[in-house]
Amino acid sequence: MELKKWWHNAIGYQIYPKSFQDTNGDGIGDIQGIIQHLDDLKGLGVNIIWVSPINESPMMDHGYDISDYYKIDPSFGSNEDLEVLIKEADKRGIKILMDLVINHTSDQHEWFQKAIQNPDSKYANYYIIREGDENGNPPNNWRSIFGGSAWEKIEGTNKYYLHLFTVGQPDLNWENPELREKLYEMVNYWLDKGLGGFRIDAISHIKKDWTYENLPPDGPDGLVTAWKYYRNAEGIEELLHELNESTFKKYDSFTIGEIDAETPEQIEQFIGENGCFSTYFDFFHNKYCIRYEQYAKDPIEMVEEIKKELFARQELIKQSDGLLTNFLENHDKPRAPERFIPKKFINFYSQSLLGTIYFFLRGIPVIYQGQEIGMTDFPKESIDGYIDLATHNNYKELLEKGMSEEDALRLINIDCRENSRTPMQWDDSENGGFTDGEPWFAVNPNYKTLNYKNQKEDPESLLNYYKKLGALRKQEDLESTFIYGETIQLYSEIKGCLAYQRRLNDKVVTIIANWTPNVMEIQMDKSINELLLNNYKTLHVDQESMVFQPFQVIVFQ
Ligand code: TEU
Ligand code: CA
Repeated sequence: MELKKWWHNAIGYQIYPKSFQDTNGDGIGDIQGIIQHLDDLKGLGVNIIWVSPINESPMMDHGYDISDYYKIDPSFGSNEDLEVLIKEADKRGIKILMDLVINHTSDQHEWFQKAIQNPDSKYANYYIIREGDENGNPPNNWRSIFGGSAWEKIEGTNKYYLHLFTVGQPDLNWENPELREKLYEMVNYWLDKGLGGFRIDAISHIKKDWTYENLPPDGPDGLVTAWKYYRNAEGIEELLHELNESTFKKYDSFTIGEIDAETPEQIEQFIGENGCFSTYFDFFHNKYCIRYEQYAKDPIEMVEEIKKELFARQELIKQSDGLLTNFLENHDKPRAPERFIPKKFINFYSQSLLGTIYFFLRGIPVIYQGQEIGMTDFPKESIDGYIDLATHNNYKELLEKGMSEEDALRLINIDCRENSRTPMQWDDSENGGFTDGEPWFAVNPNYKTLNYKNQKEDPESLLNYYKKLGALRKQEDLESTFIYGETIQLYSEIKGCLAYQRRLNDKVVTIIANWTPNVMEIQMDKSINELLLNNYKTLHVDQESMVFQPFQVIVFQ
């Protein structure tokens, strides 16, 4: 098939390397571990792998705080290991994406160390450093995205540096052309190694709007989350375009921005013909969780809201030639079944339903490690079970708001991003086959039954269902329909029914899902020529209607 861009037929897979596969017994996943599983991933139909950060880092935010952009962190392996990974992946038709973390560095980065040692050096201008006010307070009352003030005092001065994330992640000053040049050089260094491209971290935050004073606080801490001033702030497009022109574009690389667009103009800027990224994540479902009170009461109402937003996005994107990247899970969210399915109904049927409904949408599907075997959350009995700083900050904030420890922990357990970071469950041996040593983070004890090996051997498993998803998405006579076809919603009025068609010329593929625990009858005006996928063994169809079992989903043409 003729692809308009080489990456249009991508099926992506995200690896959180720390938790993927340890090969040297230090309890930390590594690059060799990724190499070991390349054939497994190829078997899923994957041809793009995004690896979360592996550069040298003090790991305050598990690698999202980079101290040396040119070096692989020794806990993950060596620079040579990465080159081997790229080559081995290439042999299998797979391209590797690194995670590009350039909104901030680690506070251990040489630039930052020089900046705070000598505030008059040019490195001070690599970061965002401002005088505190006359009383020694921070320059303004912005809140960090990860909690607490966004400013940290530089010892022995009345100067503060800005950190939108943890204190260990000082924001870079993108207004400084010299700094930008340094970053572009580094990006090109990696692209020269044969990388497919990057997933670009927190890129919506690189531009800051400084036309503010203190803003009205939005919490008891007197601080304010000032999205408007540090997310997609006015003028960001210029920076993004320069970045693209100086790097990605020259290599025809594939980039996924961690950015969000709401208007057709923004979409055009970000992923249009001359856009600065290849694609960006569709985060529309971030706010939904069946375990939040407002949805727990009426799960089907949540499905209805999701339907509305999902198809609005598909509609919006239709006007551009662009493709969004569709996903259910990543390393910043609890596991998808926990978020979208009432606990007692989490099983093969509901999990395969979730996989199916996003896989055939217009856009690039990305699978997060463990999603393909249906890994679940592992709630903790104490806040000490969590490592993540942002999580601990959230917990503190909940207590400050007057919540009891018990309630706060309950909320953290249902929302914590570390839920998706438990080690990959490969088999039923100790620690799920993730490591021979002491794992850096506790393995979910359900690995004894829920693991990759069991599912590999079971033709009816979720893993094997995901393989079918991959194979169908790439089926020769349908691939262009899945990539370029338009999306048309069906049965929008039936509560809990999520259905759509993908249509290109005379090819029409239909996906119908019963996203409820009830039997659902649908009046049929479509005829099934060929059933392509069904997560049940049977399908009840008669002349006028189709009867769907709980969480049944089918794909047909
Ligand atoms: O996440 C960015 C982030 O936290 C998002 O909430 C973002 O701020 C939001 O979409 C608003 O635009 C990335 C990584 O995925 C995360 O793991 C890191 O901790 C973070 O950046 C800092 O590097
Ligand atoms: Ca290791």
